[in-house]
Amino acid sequence: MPDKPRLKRSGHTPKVGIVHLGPGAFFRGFNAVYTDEATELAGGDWGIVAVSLRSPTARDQLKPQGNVFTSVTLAPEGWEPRIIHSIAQTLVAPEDPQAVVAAMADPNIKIVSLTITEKGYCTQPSTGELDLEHADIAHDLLHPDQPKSAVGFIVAALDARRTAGVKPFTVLSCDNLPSNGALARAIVLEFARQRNGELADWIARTTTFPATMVDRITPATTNDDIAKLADITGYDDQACVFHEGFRQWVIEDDFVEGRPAWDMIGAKMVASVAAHEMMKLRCLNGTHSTLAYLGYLAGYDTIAQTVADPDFEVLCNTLWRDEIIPTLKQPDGEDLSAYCAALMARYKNTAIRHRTWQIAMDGSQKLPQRLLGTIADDLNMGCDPKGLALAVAGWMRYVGGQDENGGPIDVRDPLALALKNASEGAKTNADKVSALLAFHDIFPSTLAVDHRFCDLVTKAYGGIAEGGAKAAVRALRIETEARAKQQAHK
Ligand code: CS2
Repeated sequence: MPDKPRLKRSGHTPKVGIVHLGPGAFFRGFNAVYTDEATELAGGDWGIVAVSLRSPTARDQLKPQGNVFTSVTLAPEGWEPRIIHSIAQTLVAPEDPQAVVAAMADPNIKIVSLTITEKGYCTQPSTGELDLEHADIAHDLLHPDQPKSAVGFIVAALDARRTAGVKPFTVLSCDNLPSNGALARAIVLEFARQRNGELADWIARTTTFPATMVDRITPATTNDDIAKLADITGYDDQACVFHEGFRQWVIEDDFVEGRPAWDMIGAKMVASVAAHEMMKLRCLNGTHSTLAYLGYLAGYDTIAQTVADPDFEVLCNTLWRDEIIPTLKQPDGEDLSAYCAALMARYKNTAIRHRTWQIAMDGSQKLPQRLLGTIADDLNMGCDPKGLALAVAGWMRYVGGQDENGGPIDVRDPLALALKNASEGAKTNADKVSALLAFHDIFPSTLAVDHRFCDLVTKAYGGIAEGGAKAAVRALRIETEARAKQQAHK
């Protein structure tokens, strides 16, 4: 713990207008910063009630310092700290679920925004449908006044507002999921319908669920970061966050009762974010996951270290050029090749220590939208997605739970145990691949039985198992370059 006085709020606490579920590093380095800047410029009562759905960590970090914190931009010229004042209050849902429902039912609240990660939606990842057998969903349907899940809280609060004759709030998903607005709407309506058809109809008629594309690389804060910041600023900030300078927010402008002037500080308001969302999920998150699994297996700790290996840099560039960009529609105002070139520069930023292990988390929830949709599109277009198949094979090795030196991997994933058991229970490489492809929660049935896909993944898996991930990435580079040479000679 740094030997410095704790950061404290100076000045007033903003009046609330937003409840945010999921107050982790990304929210603090992105949503909270945008709202802080927007209200500084254009005013408005948009203070945020930040709600943890699980652990008290964020509250314990923020509350003792009056809910202010430092957002540090890791710029090439050095650190640029800014104190963020937009969080008005912090709550921990499991400690008092009814206090959270009451906060969300407050007529002053106009927006409920979410960064709850993929698994927070309690869907079946391969279909995006609400999983009614999920333990939290089953619980919340039985005990609607004591919810645990995000959807349970949203529906409980909307129910309270309807009963009290209060307008609903806008539900604003800021997670890396395709059509995150439509997805949030579908699960909220499905959950509400299970409780009360009239409530579901009222929500469908009155509430909006704009989709968003969010982007800023924000690694988890370490104790070392906290100590270094204390040395520079002279205060101890346990809630600080560190992120790149780049940020992009594209939002469908469909709000029930207004929003902060996010557009005045760079957010792009559009009629549909679909093309932007697909670009970001496939180009950024798709290669992030690829680098995370293969990079981790190759012994690299961070993304910057992984792309410093020329074979991994080539892998990324090849994925974008041959397997990802051909599946995309170019969004208005973007140039896909330039977007990817800029991404590589962002990955190479050594000031950002974004751990491969962190990005590798929750692969079962991430693979469908990051890799599998692109793979399906490639196969439909008659292209062999060799690089993406290598990424899937890397994930399969990773969830097997053993690194290339025989040491254990700390796999964090809701399906970790089942995946490990499936992998360990199979003898040959081909059997291991089949056992993992049989996870229908992850692999859509058409893809799981596609022979071209199965063959590519099995071959890639065998390559990693034999010579390691680094050699497999190199081998793919040699093969791709030889093919390109041959084609040039034709
Ligand atoms: C990352 C993302 O952790 C992950 O899975 O791919 O959090 C990524 O850093 C953000 O989407 C960047 O905007």
